[in-house]
Amino acid sequence: MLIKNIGKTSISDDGRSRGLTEADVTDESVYVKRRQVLKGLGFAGASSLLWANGVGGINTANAATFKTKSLEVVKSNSDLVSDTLTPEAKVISHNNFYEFGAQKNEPQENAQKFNVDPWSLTVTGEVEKPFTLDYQQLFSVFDLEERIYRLRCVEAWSMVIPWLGFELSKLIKRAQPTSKAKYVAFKTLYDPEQMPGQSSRFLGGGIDYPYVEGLRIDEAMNSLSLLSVGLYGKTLPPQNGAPIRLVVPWKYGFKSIKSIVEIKLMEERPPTTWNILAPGEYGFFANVNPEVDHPRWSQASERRITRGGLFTRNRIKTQMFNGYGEQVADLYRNMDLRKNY
Ligand SMILES: Nc1nc2c(c(=O)[nH]1)N[C@H]1C(S)=C(S)[C@@H](COP(=O)(O)O)O[C@H]1N2
Ligand SMILES: [Mo]
Repeated sequence: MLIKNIGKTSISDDGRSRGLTEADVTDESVYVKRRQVLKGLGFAGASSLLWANGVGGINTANAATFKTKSLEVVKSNSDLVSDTLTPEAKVISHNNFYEFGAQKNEPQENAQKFNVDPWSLTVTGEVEKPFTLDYQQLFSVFDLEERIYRLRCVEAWSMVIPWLGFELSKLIKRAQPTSKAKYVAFKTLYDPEQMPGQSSRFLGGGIDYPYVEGLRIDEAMNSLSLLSVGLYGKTLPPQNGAPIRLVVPWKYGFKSIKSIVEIKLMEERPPTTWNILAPGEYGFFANVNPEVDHPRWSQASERRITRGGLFTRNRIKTQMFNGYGEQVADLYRNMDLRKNY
């Protein structure tokens, strides 16, 4: 039931995905059918991790390709979502992950040998019960659910992605934060041998690694904040942040830090990578806001990446909080969102 081919991704010479491919069509329709099967089962009684045999969930495009594995979920928000999913082939080939190169095609090209098992995610800082999860525990300690979210990059493109994961709040509660825990800091793996962007200013965009991010504790505890371990029914490809990454859908994409090794509860606001690099352009909050432009471009609209090529008409209006205002506007009710960009 969960067996499917990931499809071959097409990258043209300039690194841009070509238009509609066979893989785009097959991927999405097979995926939708799979979800209908899951719906029929009510998601009940399924094991949370289903290691696939044979070709199941494994990208057979070339032998050096990272192997993803099928995952099972206990529930999904798909009934509540009307946006068209971005085809899987685009989700995994148009990426920002500067550790593997600053061009959109480079993460997929340079990350296929990324070794995610063994992995170690430490939860520490202002907590009563610090703990560490190993690779297998990332998929087994918490029930996995599917969350289809819009992802809005600060560069004014967007996608709709079916993530698999669990609420960040569950992990934080497990660690029992102390009363001093006001912020949550996240850190990406630092491993220049595996991540060529970390040892080359040219590839890595001048970032001072490791990549770090942060949330206020109430933002982190909001039920939309997700720790994702998969997309499109399988474990994350490395270019999307394997084995575990944050997804905060009402904020610009750079807050959704990838390949996390440490989550630290803190009393002080932690430094964050893009804010360090260009504080006038990227704030700590980074809430999607069509009324507050980036100093160098408008944020009023965005290019939605769907099927279709460059000339597809896919310019849409950007929504306040990326359309999640009902769930998150309260977090900012006394704040000036122009100052706190
Ligand atoms: N460690 C790390 N996390 C990162 C980034 C990065 O360069 N390094 N890029 C961010 C940006 S700018 C975006 S838009 C999203 C993109 O996620 P995706 O490639 O899965 O769509 O990842 C975010 N997380
Ligand atoms: Mo981004």
